[in-house]
Amino acid sequence: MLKTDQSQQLFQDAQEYIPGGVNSPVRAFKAVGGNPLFIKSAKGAYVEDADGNRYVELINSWGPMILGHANPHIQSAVQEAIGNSLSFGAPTEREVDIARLITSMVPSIDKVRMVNSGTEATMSAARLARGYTGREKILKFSGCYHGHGDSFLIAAGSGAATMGVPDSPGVTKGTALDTLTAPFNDLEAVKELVKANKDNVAAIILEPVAGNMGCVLPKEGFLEGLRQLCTDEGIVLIFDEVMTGFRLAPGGAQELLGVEPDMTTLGKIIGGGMPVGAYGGRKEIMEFVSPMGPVYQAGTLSGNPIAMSAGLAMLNQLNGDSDLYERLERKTGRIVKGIRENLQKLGLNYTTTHIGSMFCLFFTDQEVHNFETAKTCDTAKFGKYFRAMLNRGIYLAPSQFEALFVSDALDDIEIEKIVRANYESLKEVEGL
Ligand code: HOZ
Repeated sequence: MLKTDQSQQLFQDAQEYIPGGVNSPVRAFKAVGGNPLFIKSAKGAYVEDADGNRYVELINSWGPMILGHANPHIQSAVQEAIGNSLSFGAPTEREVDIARLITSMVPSIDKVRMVNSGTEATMSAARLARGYTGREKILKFSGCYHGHGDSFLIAAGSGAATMGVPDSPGVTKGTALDTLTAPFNDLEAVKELVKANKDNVAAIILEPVAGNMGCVLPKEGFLEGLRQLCTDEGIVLIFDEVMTGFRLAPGGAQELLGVEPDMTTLGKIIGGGMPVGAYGGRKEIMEFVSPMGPVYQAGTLSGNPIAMSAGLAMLNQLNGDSDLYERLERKTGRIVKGIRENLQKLGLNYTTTHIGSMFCLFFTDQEVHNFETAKTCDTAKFGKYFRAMLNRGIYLAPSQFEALFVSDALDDIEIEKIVRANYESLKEVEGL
């Protein structure tokens, strides 16, 4: 058993001053039992907690640390920028550099606006789509999570699903009425909703690969069908690539899967670990944003010089490594293959999903293609598995409804460790 006295003490103190002791709900470990670990430092593929325990980790700050922790290029870019003050609230050269780089890596983006988080990016994108089309409704998919903006806390995934509040109190009835929801991968349901709300749907927003109900892949033809429908109906197609952007390919899921949205929202990797988000898309849509257009959006810390330095260093690293995405795919493939072999050896029929450097082990024997099927998982068993893995030095996302992320810092030793721990943990959980 792990010795976690320091973390326990810190959590006790934290609960006095912070709601639930955490600044983001899933971190509280409520879905898996036990108390959260307080992290002190991280390097490469490992995080170290306040008690000095080290773990191979598959969270990677929920996505951003694709190159592993404390990457020297990103660290030194930040250190260099710090010497010139932390914030100006005025334009800088780095903002031009990063915007140029983003538009070259993601061809569907002609222009991009930097914000401070993925939540801000999706909220702003929805407003822009409404302003641009003059329509009110947004269509989203159950189990997809687009941050905690009011319009998106309807049938939401991630922490909202984990905490059992997919439709959060505090969201007004009016807002809820403006959000339509369909099951992921169900093109016919989308067509029906669009027909029933003819000329009133401003945008369809989705994670092209869902990462907030576990990792759920789009079925063949689903994204293409949405693309066609949006083109035919004058609807803005928004890909929320906060998780998949710069992770599945330099140009994100849209590059890997070959479907271009009208707008894209970004976050996580784009900040290299700093709080950054962005939304971008076709020129004529983006030129509707203030000060060029009438749709208002602003931010004191938008384009913050330290955050831009981290993001720029990260994107330059990704852009300059032609083998990176294949390497990540190989590493993830080895982990998933190992897990599948373990399942077979143990006579278990659980489902795995995998794309690029994202994967998931679902504690269900059903094929998982939407939120309904994801919810067939035995979450109590997942909780036991999570703790069994932790005791073996592997730190997973503390919820069944999150994707796992592989970083390039994982090597043979860590991959073998994960696969071995998976075998022993499954055996323990199943009492085999
Ligand atoms: N909603 C985030 C993952 N999908 C979790 C954020 C966090 O707790 O840091």
